[in-house]
Amino acid sequence: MNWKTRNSRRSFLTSLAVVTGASAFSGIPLPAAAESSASGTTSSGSSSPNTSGLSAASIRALNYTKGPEWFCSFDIIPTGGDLAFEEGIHRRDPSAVIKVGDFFYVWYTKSPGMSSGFGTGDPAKKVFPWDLSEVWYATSKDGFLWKEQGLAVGRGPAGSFDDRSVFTAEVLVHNGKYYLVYQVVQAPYLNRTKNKIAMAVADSPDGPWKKLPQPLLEPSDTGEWLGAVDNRFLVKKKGTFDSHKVHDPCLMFYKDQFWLYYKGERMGEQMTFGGREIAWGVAIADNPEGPYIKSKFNPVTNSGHEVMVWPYRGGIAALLSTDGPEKNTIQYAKDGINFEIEAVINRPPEAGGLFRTPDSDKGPLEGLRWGLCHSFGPGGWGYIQRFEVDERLKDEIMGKRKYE
Ligand code: AAL
Repeated sequence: MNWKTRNSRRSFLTSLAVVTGASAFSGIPLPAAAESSASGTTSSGSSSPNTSGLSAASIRALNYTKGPEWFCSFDIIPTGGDLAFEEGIHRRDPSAVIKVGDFFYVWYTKSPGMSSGFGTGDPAKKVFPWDLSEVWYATSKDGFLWKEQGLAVGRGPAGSFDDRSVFTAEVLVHNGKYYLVYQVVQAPYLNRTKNKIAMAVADSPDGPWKKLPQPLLEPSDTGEWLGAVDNRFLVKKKGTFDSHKVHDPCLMFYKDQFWLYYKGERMGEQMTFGGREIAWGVAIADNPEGPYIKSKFNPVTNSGHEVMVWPYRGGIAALLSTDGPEKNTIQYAKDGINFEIEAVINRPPEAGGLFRTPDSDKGPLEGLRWGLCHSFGPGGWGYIQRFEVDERLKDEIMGKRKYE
């Protein structure tokens, strides 16, 4: 930053402090950090030339007034049984967990064998850990020890939209029917291949699953590749946030409609100061089987990776991880569209699938209380663990639990 920029920044901060009411003088309580810097003393103890009396961080802190209701940490707990680490097999991207009768159910991506990446010259070779995958399911009596039950949805016949890979499933139970939504890829799997979202329906969590004849959702047709080389970063036009891929579907019954949240990836994706340029959208339908219309407000987040959303008191809560300037936050939209940051969190579970509790309105974190997520073991093989919300730190500091 040069001298001129520094000075104009200082006068901007000064005027902002005046606009914000210089709350140290007006009696409006400031966060502790803002009060101490308002004394005009820098951290080194010398007198500050900053005439506003507020550092840049203190000015930002004026907006950080929310309480800790949405804040939490997470514990990761090994699962026993068939979802634990197994060399040679990837199990990853678990769905939401549902309880049917005495059993918990989960669906997940299962895929044997190492991947070799793109450009091997052999189109049959596995390019990603989630390539050449199928959706399998497991059940548990206690949510810790899981028994793999078998295949739920497999790949389609050659030439169909799901002939190459079927993966990253989510589940919705509605009016006695079970809906699985998942990602599909049609061969050949190249860097520029556009993936889609599809659905299968069953009358029981144990199947049989009937696939819909057409995909539910596709990337937008708004970008344009540059040249014919199979490089996803070379574009004439990037298009919308979901011009390349629609990923991580999560179907919710919300306000008497079916809301399909998803992650978008863009042709010609770039990095920003928050990392990968990733955002989520939502598409809404009157019937579970569609047609799904993308919201005109898309994208509804500017960050995040695998979609994790739960209902809370008439709105939708979300945990955003991994990518973008607002990664590692819990957000809430009272209308399902306009998400606001409610808490900044540390080390969220990866690719979490939430236990769908009937109690999600009891508190902001009830719908996030526990679920399954994926981790990577020796050799990079994906496996599935359990996560639980941990509020010990918050409870200790707020005096609800003894601090030790
Ligand atoms: C995951 C998800 C989707 C991607 C891949 C498998 O973490 O975002 O499912 O396609 O990675």
